[in-house]
Amino acid sequence: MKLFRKVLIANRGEIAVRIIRACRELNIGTVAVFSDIEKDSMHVRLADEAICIGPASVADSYLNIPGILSAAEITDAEAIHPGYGFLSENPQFAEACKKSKISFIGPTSENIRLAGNKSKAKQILRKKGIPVIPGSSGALQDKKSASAIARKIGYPVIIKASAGGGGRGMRIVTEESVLDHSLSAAESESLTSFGNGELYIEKYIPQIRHIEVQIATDNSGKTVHLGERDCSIQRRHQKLIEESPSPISTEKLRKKLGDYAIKAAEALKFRNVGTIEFIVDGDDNIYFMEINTRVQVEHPVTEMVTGIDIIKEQIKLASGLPIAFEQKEVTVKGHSIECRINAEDPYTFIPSPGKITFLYQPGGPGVRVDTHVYSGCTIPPYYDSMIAKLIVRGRNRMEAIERMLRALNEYVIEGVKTTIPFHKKVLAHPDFISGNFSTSFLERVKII
Ligand code: MV4
Repeated sequence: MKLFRKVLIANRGEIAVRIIRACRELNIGTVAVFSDIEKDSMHVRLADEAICIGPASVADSYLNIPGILSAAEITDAEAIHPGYGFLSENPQFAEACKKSKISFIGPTSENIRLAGNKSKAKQILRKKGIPVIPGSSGALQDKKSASAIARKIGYPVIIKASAGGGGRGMRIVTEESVLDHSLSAAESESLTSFGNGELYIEKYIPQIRHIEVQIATDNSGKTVHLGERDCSIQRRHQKLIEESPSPISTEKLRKKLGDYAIKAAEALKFRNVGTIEFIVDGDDNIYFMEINTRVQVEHPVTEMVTGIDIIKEQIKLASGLPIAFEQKEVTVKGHSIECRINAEDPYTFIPSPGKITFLYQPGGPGVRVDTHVYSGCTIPPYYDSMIAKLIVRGRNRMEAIERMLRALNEYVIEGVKTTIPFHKKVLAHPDFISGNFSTSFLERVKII
């Protein structure tokens, strides 16, 4: 097996820069793709080659499958890294790459398709003995059986779209009288959003923590996990702060999560790197939630505590190389926290595109900044508003918190509004410091 000679990065922003860095360390050539308005972007500057793939609108550039495949063919790239978002979880894209004899750096198209069918994935894992939230077995057949299931598990229940995920198309139902209406509304919403009206139903669990496990699998099926990330600090299903290990983690909980994650990856015949999402309730009960078949925004916190470069591993796995270490060699050392810095108003979270007129990035011990921005660059209004990830590592959680606050205070970004003031408040909040929080933290706590 040989590493790829040249990789095309079908993405932009910080993740494109992150992937180019990994390729450079592996001695792999890089091709950036960019839209009309991005010729001065950092990912274009850092790549060996760059090719324009269309206008600013993502439908005509970063989501244009034939356009991206042509760019790979023209530049003679052997593989495509999709990053996150855009085409990263599109099974048709993974399939189209295969047809064009270009390696897709990610799981198989079958993996992506199955993970995209949440009720099916859940049903398979339940049969394998992995704990899942009580509810319908697979997709709902009709309203009558939905009502019988809801009565059996007890209200409140939550209706989810099989094709949904990340909180889209969910509905909490507190009593039987509104179930019928909620099912109809959820079905039509799911049909419009995902072109698929399949639903499933679960017991609604309040006060949860969102804990996910990073996994990696090679082509022989050897799977390792890289510990957990706690992503409970989020607003409207947008994660804002992530950390590893989880503040509630113990050796025992990590072992349990890791064993379930590996079992899930094996049951789903998963390949490459991915994340198994769990929810953990107030009594430390663990339930499988969904599987993400891409590299995630928050992967750096895992890198910081394990010392493993997840993107380099991902590229090596896609080129057919085996996992060159054993589970017992994976150790979690210290504590890492990531704050997502968005170009948004810190009070309203309304996007704030524009020119960065002055930039000073923090540094010093244990500080990492993953970003594509530079002094004088322009944040366009067409894309995600995340402009940087500030990641710190400390010997323990308290040192990581203190270090994060120190780094947030050093950070200077002028010209656009950012969420830095928001993060300073969260990191100084007693409930964050104590680690005693759930996904409803930002609804409960008046941060600003
Ligand atoms: C739930 C739940 C409570 N009970 N399912 C939100 C995103 C999607 N992955 C599933 N989600 C939830 N499913 C049951 N049965 C609460 C959430 C949820 C949540 C989950 C993870 C992270 C943040 C969240 C915020 C609100 C609700």
